[in-house]
Formats: sequence, C-alpha cells, structure tokens
Amino acid sequence: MMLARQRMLLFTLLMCGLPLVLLTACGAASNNSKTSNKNAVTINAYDNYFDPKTINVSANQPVQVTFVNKGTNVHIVEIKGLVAETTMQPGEKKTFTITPQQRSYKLYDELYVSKGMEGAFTGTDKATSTNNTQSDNAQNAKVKSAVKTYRQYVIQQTDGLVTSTQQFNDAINAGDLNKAKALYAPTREYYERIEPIASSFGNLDPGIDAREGDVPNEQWTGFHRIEKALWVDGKTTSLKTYTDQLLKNVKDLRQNLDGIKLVPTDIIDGAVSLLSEASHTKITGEEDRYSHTDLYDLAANVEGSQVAFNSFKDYLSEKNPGLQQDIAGKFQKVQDVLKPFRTDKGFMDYATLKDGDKRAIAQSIDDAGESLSKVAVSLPKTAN
Ligand SMILES: [Cu+2]
Repeated sequence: MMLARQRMLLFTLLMCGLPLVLLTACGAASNNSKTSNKNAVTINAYDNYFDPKTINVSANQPVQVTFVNKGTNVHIVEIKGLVAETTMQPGEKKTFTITPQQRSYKLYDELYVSKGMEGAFTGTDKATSTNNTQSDNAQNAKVKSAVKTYRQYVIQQTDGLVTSTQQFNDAINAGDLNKAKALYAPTREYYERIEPIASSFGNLDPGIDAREGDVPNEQWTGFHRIEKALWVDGKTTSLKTYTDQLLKNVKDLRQNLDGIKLVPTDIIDGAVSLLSEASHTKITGEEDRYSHTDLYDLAANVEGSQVAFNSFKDYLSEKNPGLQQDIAGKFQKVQDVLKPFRTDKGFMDYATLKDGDKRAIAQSIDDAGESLSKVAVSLPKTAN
C-alpha cells in the first residue's frame, strides 16, 4: 500500500513537473481518490497539441489513461501499441486502462501529427533494466533486414493499390455501378494491409480512408465517400472530384514511401494498434457501413499485421522462440476463425454475421494483438 502511494506520488510529480506544493492545481485523479491505488493520468487534446505531451508512468503496472478533447476540432488520438486510434468529438472524454512495458510509446493525433501534435508515453522501471550488448550487432543486422523486408511488402502493396484504384475509378467513370461495387473491397484490401504504418502517411491517411464524421463533411473524400455514393445513392455520377482526388492520394502515397522512415518498434506497435482497433471498433461494422464489406478489411488488417510480424521472424526466432511460436499460432487461429466466412469471390456480407460470430472473430484478433505486443520491448528504436 505504502509502495503504491509512493509510486503514485512520484508519478504525479513526473506528470505535472511541478513542486509538491502545487500538486493540487494539477488536477491529478490521485488527489481525490483515497481508495484507489491505481495510477491515473489525464491527457488533454487541444487544437492542436497535447497537454501534457510527455508522460512517464511505472512500467508493468496498470494505469488509467483519460483523454479529454478540449479543442474545437475532432481529434483522433492514439498511443501506438497501447491505445488504438480513438475518435473524439469536442468535449468528449474517454478512459482506458493499459499496462505499458518498460519503453517509450508514441502518442499522436492522427489528423494533426504532421503539424506536430505528438508526444511520448513512457513506462519506466529502474529495477529491471537489462544489459545485453553481447549479440547486439548480429541482432541489429536481423532487425535491419526485417525492416527492409517489410518496406518491400509495403511498396508492393501500394503499387497494387495504385493499379487497382485506377481500375475502380475507370468503372465509376464509365458508369458501371456493378463493376465499381465489385472492385471496391478488393481495391481497399491493398490499403488495409499496409495500415499498420498508416500514421506515417500524414494527411493522406484521412484523405484516403476517413469515415463519415471523422473529418468535417466538406473535407470528407476517399474510399468511404465513394462507398456511400455507390451503395446509398446507387449512382456513379458526379464522383469525378472524388475519384481524381483518391487516385492522386494513392499516387502521392506511393511516391512518399521511398523517403519514409521506418522504425522497427513503430511497425510492430502499428500492427498491435491496428489489431486492437480491428477487434474493438472495426468489429462493429463501422468501417464499411454502407457496403458491409468489413470482412475484407478485417482480414487484410490481420494479413498485413501478420506480414509485419513475419518480417521479424529471423530476429525473434533467436531472441524469443517461444513468443515467435505463440504469435504464429495466434495468427493461424484468426485464419481458422475467418475461414467459414470466405466465399469464392471473397467474404460474406458483414450484416449476415451473428453476434457470436463477431465475438469469436474479435477474440481471436485480440489474442493475436496481445501476444504481438510483447515483441517491441526489445527492439531498437532507430529508423531504417
Ligand atoms: Cu481502414
């Protein structure tokens, strides 16, 4: 009990960066919660910055994180690898309980990260600091090659995205509604496979993939804007602005990839966050709410995350073979659970799934993400 209180106090001090006498002004939850021995932290999202932006908490202990949108913009916040992307309307408040490992995680706003809305969420624990310089060089080489393998995959998928988007657009502009609808989900799969690193795409990510309500309506473009026209309005006309913009965005994305920095932990954390988002929010059918093609997206998210994991196979099979096997088994489980919903053309209409089906899918994806979250703690934080 004493220990917990000391930790909490230390934590509060770190959080606020203020002398002890000013603690009450800090508004930390610990002041009022005599019965709770749980750490708590509040992160305010303003237009467009976080306060605080640097957060240190005890590693390997549950901490309650509350996000408050104190701005007038919609914010999409995320702690990569810990809290999946979360859309917050002005005034909205959301709380998560998470257990950080002894490392730093990236805090950022998906919409404004390119304007500097980011920070660091760090789990610290001096008692268990490790020292393994022995085989560092061999391991670094393996990590480097993992990043290279993953980069090639992303480039290959993005090439497919550009070609497929062109065909999708052609069908729309030719007025072929059925063909356009048939191409929608397979085209999106390319994008959904590379979504683990979507946060490094800047404004292109919302430009390509924002859902209705994520951004102000007049800024809403991309796949889901077109999806609504095709399925709800049942028309292919007056979409040229959107198809042109979409093609430009995916081409820009392809071009940007050559200069993109890939940090090993970001690849794994991105996959963990994506799996969490898939199993907690995408599972409701929010992503493809007009076409009900959500299973294509979910399967592509899993596939892309599995490739991210597989890229680190050489590294992990030496560093932690048990974990390597555990994660591989969890991904296999997801594939098994998804199998009954496959059709010869792709996947069943998401609206036909029963609640139990969705729960089973969510559970298997969540399990995979949970195991995968144990990988990044030992990875170097340098970009390749
Ligand atoms: Cu998506």
